Amino acid sequence: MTVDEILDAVATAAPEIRSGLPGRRTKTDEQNVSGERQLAADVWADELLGERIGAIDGVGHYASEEREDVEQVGEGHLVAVDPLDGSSNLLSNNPMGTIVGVYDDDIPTTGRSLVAAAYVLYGPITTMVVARDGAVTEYVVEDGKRRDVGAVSLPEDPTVYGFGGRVTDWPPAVEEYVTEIEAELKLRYGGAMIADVSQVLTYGGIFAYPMLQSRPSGKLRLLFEGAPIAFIVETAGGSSSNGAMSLLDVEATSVHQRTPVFVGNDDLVDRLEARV
Ligand code: AHM
Ligand code: MG
Repeated sequence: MTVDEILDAVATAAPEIRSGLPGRRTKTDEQNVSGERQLAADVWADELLGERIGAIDGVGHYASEEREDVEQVGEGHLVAVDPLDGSSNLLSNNPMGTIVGVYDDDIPTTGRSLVAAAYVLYGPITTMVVARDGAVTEYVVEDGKRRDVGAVSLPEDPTVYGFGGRVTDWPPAVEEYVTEIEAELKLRYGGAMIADVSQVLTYGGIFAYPMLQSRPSGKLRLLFEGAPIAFIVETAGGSSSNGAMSLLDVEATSVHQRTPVFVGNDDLVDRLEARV
């Protein structure tokens, strides 16, 4: 089945991506469509994943945070990829991820048309977390193969939070909320959404990259980051929001559009949504 083949292709590519990182920490002269300077690793991981995923029967389109245009590669699912999430962490040798959303509709669309979403976390070990058919599963990736290490569900007693953006650039309501939850939770923020969301899935809590005063739509991209992560967190028993509604209900009008992202335990997301 196509979805299995896509997930297997990502697992196969993960150790290759990882082993190619050491020589690709340099900045290129190119910017991606979101105006960010690309690293050699961003470009290379995108090419590798585009080639592998594009060759799978049943994949219709390949879309990437690193490419302006959606590419038609056949007929069937649209696969949206953030090849190296948090790639600035490559310079400081901190964790990074790869995010994959499998949509059964062409984009722009809503997260409701996701049939599966997954991320790879390049941490001390390489893991892959997959949401599909109403369940979230964690795998350890070894020799390009996925080994099931158990179901993922959000712990009920949350302990961590991580928020992106400069505090002085947050709307006052976000700052007030963070002051409130600081009494309940420990700060864990590492500059790669995937690594920070993995903390939330492991310990319970909330991750947000909120709207900023200088950038009302925040930083993260809806179809490559917000919706796939919302699909994973909601399937694991949590909530997501853009400040007004579930990230899965936000209707995209352009491929690279940005969105505020809040994901985590229901109560924590609801309280933030109520304030902003
Ligand atoms: P990227 O996919 O271009 O690397 O950007 C997304 C990353 C997220 O992983 C992370 O949450 C955020 O950008 C970090 O931004 P900042 O450096 O502003 O904290
Ligand atoms: Mg990213």
